[in-house]
Amino acid sequence: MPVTTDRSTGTREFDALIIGAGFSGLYQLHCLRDRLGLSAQVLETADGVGGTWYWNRYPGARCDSESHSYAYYFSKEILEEWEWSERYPEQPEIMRYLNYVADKLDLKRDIRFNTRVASARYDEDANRWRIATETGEQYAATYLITAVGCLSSANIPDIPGLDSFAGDCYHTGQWPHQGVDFTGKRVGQIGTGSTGIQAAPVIAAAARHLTVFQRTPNYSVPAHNGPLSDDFKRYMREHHDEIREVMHSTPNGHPFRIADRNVADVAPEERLAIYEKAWEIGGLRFRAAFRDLLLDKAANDTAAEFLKNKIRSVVEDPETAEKLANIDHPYAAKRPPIDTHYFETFNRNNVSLVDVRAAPIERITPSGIVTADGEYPLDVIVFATGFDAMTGPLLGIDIEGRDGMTLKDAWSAGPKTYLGLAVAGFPNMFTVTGPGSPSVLCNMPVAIEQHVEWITDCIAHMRANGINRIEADPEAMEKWVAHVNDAANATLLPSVEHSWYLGANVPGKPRVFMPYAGGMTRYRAVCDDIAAKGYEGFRKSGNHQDTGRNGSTVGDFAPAAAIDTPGV
Ligand code: FAD
Ligand code: N01
Repeated sequence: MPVTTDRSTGTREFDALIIGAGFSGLYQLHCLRDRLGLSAQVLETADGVGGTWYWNRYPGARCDSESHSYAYYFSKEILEEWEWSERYPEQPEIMRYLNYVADKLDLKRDIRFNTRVASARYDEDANRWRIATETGEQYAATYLITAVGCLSSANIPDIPGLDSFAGDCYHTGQWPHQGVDFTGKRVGQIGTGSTGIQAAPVIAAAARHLTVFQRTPNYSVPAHNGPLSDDFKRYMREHHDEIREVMHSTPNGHPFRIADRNVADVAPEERLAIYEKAWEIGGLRFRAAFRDLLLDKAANDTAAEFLKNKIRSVVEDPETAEKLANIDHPYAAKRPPIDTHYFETFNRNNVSLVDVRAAPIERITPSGIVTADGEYPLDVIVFATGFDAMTGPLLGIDIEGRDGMTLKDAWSAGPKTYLGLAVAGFPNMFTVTGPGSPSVLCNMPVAIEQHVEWITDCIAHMRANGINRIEADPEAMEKWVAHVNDAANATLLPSVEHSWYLGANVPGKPRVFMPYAGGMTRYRAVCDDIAAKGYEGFRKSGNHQDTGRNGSTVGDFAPAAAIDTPGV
């Protein structure tokens, strides 16, 4: 319910507006409405909750965080009531889960669906954010929280002739709810990231023929998905606290620890045995085999070689195997996919692989895709081409802060934030999993719960202390940006030129390493420390008796050398 509706303008007035009804927006609404007692409204483009899981309904879509960790941990009751069925839940099961949470907490009554936010403008005199939707509805609130997701802005490459294609085209992140029938169809799939690697085996099983257009070959480790045993379900029910403790004390928020050993600590035969065991366990746990895989190229080379040999041993046609194994980046320096029979799919006689780095896509015609090697006739094109990650959804809204400064201008050379949570010049605006936060390098529900709780505590602090306005100090923000760069540069992550972490997948996007690679544990400690010091590095104004220090008094966050095991 709005606090009031301004009769002359029709503006609906709230304490807080939240954009997005995925994992982040749902929990943010619960915290602000039910814990702080604020009037809060979520605005959401989709006609239901779920975010990522509402949009990504492509064949094979499932989580690659393990189910017992891909969940909210703030409510014991929710943890006890919900039971996952598989090691990696499928998209419909995650949608059921998020709907269950939204219903249990009675959230939907305060979510306005089918409502895309087009603009948000900070009105300095009134100290209010004024929001307009695509259809012209007006809202206003003191606090604006963007929970728009890191991976919610589909990236469809601008290939000449795309509009002329006579068949059907789909982006995996905008998949039709009624599904797609591939029976008897010649399907072309562009993209071999986490999505393409999940989708290809399932599409191949249904289609007449699948042609995979691969630009960058990729590693993948078998997920070894399957139903959860009764024993494991009991373990999950009885050990929530221990599982949470592990997730909160590892850099990447997953429910397993990264081994405390370096590759060079073990002899080559033992190393191989460790990799074999990690391969058998499967999933993202492979990455936990050694501590220094993302710190030391020579260490990483051993994992890379092991994984490339696995590809060669699975794929029967040597030429196809070499195209798949011709990987030019360190393992896990791009988001490491996990799969169910991805490489095996290339042994099917209805599947072929096209190397579009060797022979680039030139254009799309009414009947197919043309590369430098000729035309591939197709009935359907699937774009598994990823997202304009992290900045795309935020810059998709026309956001204007203090003194007419737009977010587009503020970020023209790449995003800058303080902690990934706030931007100088944009008072009382909080960005859940914004650029500069660990977010995509972490098991995201862990990061999301931390961000949402930190924002909630910050707003509670403001209200308790008569602070009307809080804004990141520019100098503190610059220090954080420098720290984010240092953290990334201490790892192999920025060495990959064709990584969406750097924005390289979107033509013209500034090349800036966006997520915080210093690990979730360190990040949480920094955020807690800043809050404990009265929100150090923020400018506060109002009638407050605040004891915290205003402005850019923040110290150095951590020397680059101290960044041990990064997220992922
Ligand atoms: P989202 O779920 O993206 O929700 C954002 C919402 O904001 C969307 O519903 C969108 O419609 C809405 N929105 C955006 N802009 C506007 C606007 N202008 N107006 C109104 N509404 C707007 N993470 C993991 O940790 N583990 C995984 O295994 C994993 N698997 C993934 C699989 C896929 C296919 C993808 C794409 C991502 C995956 N992720 C995974 C990352 C995933 O995005 C997060 O785990 C999490 O779901 C993000 O939740 P969110 O609420 O922050 O954002
Ligand atoms: O997208 P991607 P995604 N011509 O950007 C290629 C999360 N996620 O949707 O690498 C030809 O990774 C592109 O090639 P290149 C996870 O965080 C999680 O797969 O840029 N090819 C690449 O191969 C993930 O990282 C899960 O050279 C083009 C592919 O398309 C993130 O979402 C599942 C091209 C895009 O890969 C994004 O994953 C799915 C062009 N013009 C997603 N443009 C799970 O956890 C792009 N490509 C299970």
